Amino acid sequence: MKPQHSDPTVQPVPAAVTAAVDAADITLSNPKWAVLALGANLGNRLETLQGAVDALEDTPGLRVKAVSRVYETEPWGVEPGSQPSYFNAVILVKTTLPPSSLLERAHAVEEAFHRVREERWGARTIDVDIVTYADVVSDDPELTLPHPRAHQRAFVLAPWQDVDPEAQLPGLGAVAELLAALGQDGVTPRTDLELRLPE
Ligand code: PH2
Ligand code: MG
Ligand code: MG
Repeated sequence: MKPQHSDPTVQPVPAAVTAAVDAADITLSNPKWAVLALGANLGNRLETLQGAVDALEDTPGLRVKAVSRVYETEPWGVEPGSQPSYFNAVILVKTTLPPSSLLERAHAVEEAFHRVREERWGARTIDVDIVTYADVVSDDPELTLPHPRAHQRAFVLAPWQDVDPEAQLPGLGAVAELLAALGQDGVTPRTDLELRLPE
């Protein structure tokens, strides 16, 4: 914004008003932070990741606040060479949706990108996982929080560290320390690519 002091008819916006407008960014009360991990290894991976970010932003009661770099990653948990490499990213969202509704929305976004659920850890157009929701710890089989394998996966921890260097995995410690212990083999930032933060 241009400085407005030279025009005496334009009053500067009081700081309190700016703060109130920022707060109203989430219109419903008591929003929570959540960390979502995105992964794609079929089709146009970058386009699909961006489409998922945009679809999540279009969710009432959800705002995407930060997007990580894009990482190209070796498929984890399958025979080496048996699947194309993944693009992975992490986003921070602020939401008034409860965890169950956030999960429904994540599944709806996966379906919108024609995800087919076949074998476990099969190749997929898009996977949207909830890594953490506030500091909720839950062993609900429908939605285990934090994500039970996040601490073993550099393809989650590395992009998470990008958007929140101080992040903690509830019950397991600092993301930076978990990532340092794990190493980052096969998890490479694609500095030639970028996801857009929705306006
Ligand atoms: N997701 C999986 C299984 N294996 N490997 C990589 N590199 N990235 C993923 O997102 C991923 C995976 C199951 O969700
Ligand atoms: Mg997953
Ligand atoms: Mg999943």
